[in-house]
Amino acid sequence: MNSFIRNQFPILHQNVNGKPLIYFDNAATSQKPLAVINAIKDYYEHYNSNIHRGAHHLAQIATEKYEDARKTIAQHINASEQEINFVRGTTEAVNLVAISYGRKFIKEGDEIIVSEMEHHSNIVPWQMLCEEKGATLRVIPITDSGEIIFEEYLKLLSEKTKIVSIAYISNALGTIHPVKEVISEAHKVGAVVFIDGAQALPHKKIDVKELDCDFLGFSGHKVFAGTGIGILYGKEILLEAMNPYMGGGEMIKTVSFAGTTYNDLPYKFEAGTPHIEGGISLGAAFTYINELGLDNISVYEDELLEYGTSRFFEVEGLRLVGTAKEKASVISFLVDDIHPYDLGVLLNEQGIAIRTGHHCCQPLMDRLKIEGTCRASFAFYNTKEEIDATVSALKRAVKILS
Ligand code: C6P
Repeated sequence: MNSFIRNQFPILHQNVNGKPLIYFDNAATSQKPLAVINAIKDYYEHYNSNIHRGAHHLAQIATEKYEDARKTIAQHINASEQEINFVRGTTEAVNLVAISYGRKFIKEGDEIIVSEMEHHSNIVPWQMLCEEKGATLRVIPITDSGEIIFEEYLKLLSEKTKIVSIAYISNALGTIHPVKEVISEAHKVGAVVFIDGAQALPHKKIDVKELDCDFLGFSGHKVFAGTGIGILYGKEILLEAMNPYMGGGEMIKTVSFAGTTYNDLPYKFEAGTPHIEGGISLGAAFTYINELGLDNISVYEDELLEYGTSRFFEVEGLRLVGTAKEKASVISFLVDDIHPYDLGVLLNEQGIAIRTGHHCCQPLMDRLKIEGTCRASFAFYNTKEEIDATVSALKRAVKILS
């Protein structure tokens, strides 16, 4: 890996517990390049101000940069700016659709479909909606290798299906789902589709028009931008039809005690002072990734996945959890009956950051009859040398724990 790229990520150049940091927890949150750090710094050093309100110089610059970021993000996923709603992250994107779309359009007897391997944030908001409306949540079963069983999905679809919500890429196993096919089948029965893009945007170029998804949610912090910012994309016609999510400033046109009129898209869904520097950081992150090229990123990460998978197998007793044919750069694994947390602690002692546990996917863990896994997730700034060091550290840890 080009040392130029690693030099763009200052956090990577430190020791943890006396060893060079190896950061393999990118699916939880990614590290930030200087382009993003400097964009945030620049905002606070030069033009910190509220947006869409003040006529003064700083407010004008802040507004311009924030709206430029929206434009960059819209272009990145081939949407219009009206369809790009700034939210806090994927979790808020799902909740917004469940509340603003679901409360208006879901009724008793309707059905919502998710898969068995969704993140809790793509299960619980739908459960809450179903409870409120008397609707039913249906679940697409998965194979032991961690792929959805497509024929079972087809059997679940009916005229009762109103929403299908599925991750593009599983955070726990790395499976890449056939979302284009999922979407086109859902549309045949008139359902709308929410794509949880949290794990996809850092690895894949997404074109919402080509996919034809109705909604897409993702988190800035996983895509090299700041925390507390994310995007809900929605088709304009659907966003127009939905009720606002929160009431307050910015989302209104006029307010009187006789009644309030709502603002145009996208401001209708952006009540209150937004996360200004977060939005700007997300624009900077996409500009940065596009300079590197998502195709290049994807090829390099596939190489890391292939190399990592074969090298991890050298650890005695290691088994992969999730062996789908189409996978992103995530390796979930267990070693004999060693508790994942114990392995995580020993790797941390060697400066290696992985995630252990259920990865906010308890139903998936129940399906696989495990409590959790160890998960190493790679980004384009990781290296094969880091994988080598991790394999050695794993062998040492397993020896201690066996
Ligand atoms: N997954 C992980 O370590 P938020 O917290 O809103 O930014 O993202 C939630 C979320 C939704 N869907 C998927 C597929 C995700 O991976 C996540 C976040 C992190 O896997 C933290 S649990």
